[in-house]
Amino acid sequence: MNEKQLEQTLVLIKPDALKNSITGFIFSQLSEFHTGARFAAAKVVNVSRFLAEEHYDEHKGKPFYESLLDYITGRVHYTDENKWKRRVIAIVYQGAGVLDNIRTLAGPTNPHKAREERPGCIRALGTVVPVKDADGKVISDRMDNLIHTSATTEEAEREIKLWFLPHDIPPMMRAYPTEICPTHYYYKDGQLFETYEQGSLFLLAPGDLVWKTDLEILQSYDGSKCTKGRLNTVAAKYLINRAKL
Ligand code: FUP
Repeated sequence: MNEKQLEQTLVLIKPDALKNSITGFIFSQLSEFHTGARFAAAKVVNVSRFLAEEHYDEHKGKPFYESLLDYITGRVHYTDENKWKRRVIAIVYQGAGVLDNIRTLAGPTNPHKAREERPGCIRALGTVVPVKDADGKVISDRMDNLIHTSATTEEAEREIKLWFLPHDIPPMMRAYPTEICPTHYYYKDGQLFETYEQGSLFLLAPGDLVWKTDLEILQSYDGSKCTKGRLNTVAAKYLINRAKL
C-alpha cells in the first residue's frame, strides 16, 4: 500500500449526532462511494473528562473550553439519569484524500456559517449555543457541530494515537510505527509505575504492541511536570471505557 492510500483521519460522531439519531445520515455521507474512505477502526467511547482534555488541549483556557468539555463528554445532551447514553463514536477512515474529502463534507466549524456557506454539509445541521459566565453575560459560543474530523496529517496522527491502540487497527492499515513493549506499565493519579501499585491501572505488559511514540514517552518519564503532561496523552487512551464515569 502506498503512502497516499494510507492517509488517515479521525472522525468523532459527537453526542448531539447520537441524540438526534443522525448517525446513519453521517455514515452514509462518509461512505466509500462518496469519499473513497474505508473503515480502518471504530469504537464506541464513554468520553471521560481526562480524554476530552487531551483531545481539546489546544483550546485549554479559552472561554468556551469548559462548555466544550461538557459537550464532548455528553453532559450537555444527557442528564445524570441517562449518563450511560453519553457516548461518542470514534472512527479512523483511510484512503487517498480522506482528510480533505471528509472535512469538506463536514463543512465549516460554525454551524451558522455552514448553513450560509455550504448548505447540505453535515455541520449545517448543527447549532450554536451561547456560553455565559457566572453573571449570565455571554462570553463565547459553543459550536454543537455533530462531528469532529482531523484538519491535517499531523493532527490526524496525534488524534488517532490518542483514541486508538495499534491493535484496534488491522495490521495492514496501521499508518504509524509500532514497537513491542519491553516492560510492565501501570498508571495512578498522573504517575507511571513499572510494578503494580495499590489502586493503579494496568497499561501495558511485555510483548504488547504499542505506538513507537507512546513508548518513547513512557520510557522518558521521570515524574517531572513536563513528562507527566505527556504521560497523560498516552494514559488517556488506555483508560478508555475502563471505568463507569
Ligand atoms: P474544527 O477543526 O473544525 O473542529 O475546529 P476547531 O479545532 O477550531 O475547534 C474545535 C472544536 O471547538 C469545534 F468542534 C467547535 C469548538 N469551538 C467552539 O465551541 N467555540 C469556538 O469559539 C471555537 C471552537
